[in-house]
Amino acid sequence: MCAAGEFACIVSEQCISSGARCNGVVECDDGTDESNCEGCGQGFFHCLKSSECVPISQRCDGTPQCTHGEGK
Ligand SMILES: [Ca+2]
Repeated sequence: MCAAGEFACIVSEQCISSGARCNGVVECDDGTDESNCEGCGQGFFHCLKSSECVPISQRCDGTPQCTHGEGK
């Protein structure tokens, strides 16, 4: 069980800060803190087709970051 305000990693059963969920960085060994996110964490751009998250700073820099090129 995790404390209030913590997110429980689904498979690896770790507890991480809820603020670390969907922040674009994998904290759970199983990666579930970055799964099933509504879009991406702050400062990240959500690739619409591939569901990847790329840093906003890399968006529109002339290099497609998303697999399908949505981020350019
Ligand atoms: Ca995270």
